[in-house]
Amino acid sequence: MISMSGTVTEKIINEHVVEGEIAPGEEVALKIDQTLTQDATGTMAYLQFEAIGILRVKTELSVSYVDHNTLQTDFKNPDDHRYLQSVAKRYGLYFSRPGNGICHQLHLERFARPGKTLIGSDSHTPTAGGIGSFAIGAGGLDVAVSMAGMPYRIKYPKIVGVKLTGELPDWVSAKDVILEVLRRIDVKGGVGKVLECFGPGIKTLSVPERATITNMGTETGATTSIFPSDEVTKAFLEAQERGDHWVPLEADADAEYDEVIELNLSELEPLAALPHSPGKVKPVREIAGMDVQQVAIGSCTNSSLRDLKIAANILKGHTVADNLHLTINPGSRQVVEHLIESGEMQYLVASGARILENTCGPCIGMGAAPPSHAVSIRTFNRNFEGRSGTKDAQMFLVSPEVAAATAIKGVLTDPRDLGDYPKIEMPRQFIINDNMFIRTLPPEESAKMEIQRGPNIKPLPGFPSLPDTLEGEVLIKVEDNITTDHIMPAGAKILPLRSNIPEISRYVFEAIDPEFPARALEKGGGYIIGGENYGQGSSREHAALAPKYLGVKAVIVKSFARIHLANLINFGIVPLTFKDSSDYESLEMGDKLEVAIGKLRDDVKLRNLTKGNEIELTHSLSQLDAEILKTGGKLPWVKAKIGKE
Ligand code: MIC
Ligand code: SF4
Repeated sequence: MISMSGTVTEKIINEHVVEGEIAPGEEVALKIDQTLTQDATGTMAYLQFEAIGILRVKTELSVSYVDHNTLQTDFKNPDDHRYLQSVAKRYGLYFSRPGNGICHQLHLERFARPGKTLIGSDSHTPTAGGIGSFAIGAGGLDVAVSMAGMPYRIKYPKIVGVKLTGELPDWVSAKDVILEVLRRIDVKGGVGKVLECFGPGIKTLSVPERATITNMGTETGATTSIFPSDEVTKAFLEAQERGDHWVPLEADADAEYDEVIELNLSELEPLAALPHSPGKVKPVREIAGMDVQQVAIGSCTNSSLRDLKIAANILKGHTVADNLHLTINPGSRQVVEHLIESGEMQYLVASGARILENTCGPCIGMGAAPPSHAVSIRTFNRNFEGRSGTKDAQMFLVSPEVAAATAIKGVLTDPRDLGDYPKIEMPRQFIINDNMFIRTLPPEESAKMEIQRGPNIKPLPGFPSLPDTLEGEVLIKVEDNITTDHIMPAGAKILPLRSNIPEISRYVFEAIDPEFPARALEKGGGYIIGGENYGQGSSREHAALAPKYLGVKAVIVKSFARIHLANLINFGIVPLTFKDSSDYESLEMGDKLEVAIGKLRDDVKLRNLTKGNEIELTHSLSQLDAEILKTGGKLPWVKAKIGKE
């Protein structure tokens, strides 16, 4: 039992801290117990892990999942899968074969443990917070470094208590809880914070419902989100035949939160996030009635057995409206096996729903793009412009209840209009079938395994150490809330290039300014200027690595999103912020700038050679970050450090 006093967050951090001062804003290094990767970030993470030169992962458990890209339109994608499988065998990881399910759903079902730390090369890793794991999304290189046994550094977060009281009414579900949190604190209200749920309402929520909330806590910018581990957690783990993984873990009665958000579940109603931000939330009833061309159920937010059972029972006996398509991506094979066993799969199939693979699918633009100007109603967690694969589509994020009701009515529907809420029965025992996981091999055997690489898997580019003065032009100037989907898009065309940096870099800022890559190369690199919350969204390190490859030297913005900031440091791009954010206005594309970064200990000055003025810049870099940056990035730094050990 974890015994130290305080909040759940404090207890886990205190148990895992290996360096640093325990005070908000200070950097602490945490021992990492588990890691996860998915295929789209995994190939790069393992190329980096190989480059570090460790013989076997040093964590308690590391799992490599394949769930993002399984289209296999040509050799590139299956080559990546083969590479990932061979790496898992070679270095002592579990491997989850394509089709097994979405990494976060699978990890919750089979591996996540209360009280443990987990980092994953995917921003929705906090899904495991639903079971009481301290689970953080990070760039692939940070995951590689953790697999090599080094601690992971975070800024000690502020701990926000989300006090849940009451009980969800019929037709309202966990998605509405997190949408309400987003309505209140928006897409950067969680930056530098952990959202920790507590209060009498939590016992009314099952582990997968809790995981829906912690999953989408990511959209607030939070470091992670977490629930306690209680009797509900115990029952879930027992039903997964993992009762021995349970430990009790609750905040003490006198635990103090830095802030408290009070939320009465009984007062919630069905909500929707409007285009193009998860933080633009309104009650469904205010926008109900609009024509809809696509409904998509699935993603790591809402693809659990509970969610698909609800959808199946709403769709039972109905036909999907003829003005729209309904796609369903179950979260895992366990979910599918249950739906088949209970007969509920038949309700989905009979309704005309298109049952897709157990993968991320349309959530990351892997097929099922909506038609032009379409309204797409999704149970997903992100609705950034263009993410669906159709630039002018309007995406709304809702609960499975709203999605299923809309699918049968053909217009956006408040599900309360349907009458009686279906009663669903959850199994006491889950069907356990781990045959799509390939287990770790013992060291003697794994040492003999060969890594299999395809021609699209290109060597990692290397970067030199940074000079004391950065010179170059403003290559692009962008607005607030630029997402990593803007910087380095995903989708069916671009995802297969994740292990080929020279190729993928040709798509940087594709939707905003397709000339950017050519211009950056022609000018010999330069600067990106941005607004607030630059780099929100995914953990993809390609959003730093590809700009670095094109010569980007520094990104100067009003504020950064957490994971992207770390990725910039990892790849030797200097992240700077305006001391006075109104200085953003004075910079223009083409301005020639000079920034003396020195040792990056203090604030720095930017000289605008074109305009003949100076601007004060600042940064949040620790001494270690500065050292890593100056070395040219984390990989050379880690190699040097491990070499010395
Ligand atoms: C996403 O939801 O944006 C992704 C795709 O899962 C990313 C990871 C990636 O880009 O590979 C994430 O959330 O980190
Ligand atoms: Fe996959 Fe979508 Fe979840 Fe990202 S948000 S892990 S793309 S399901």
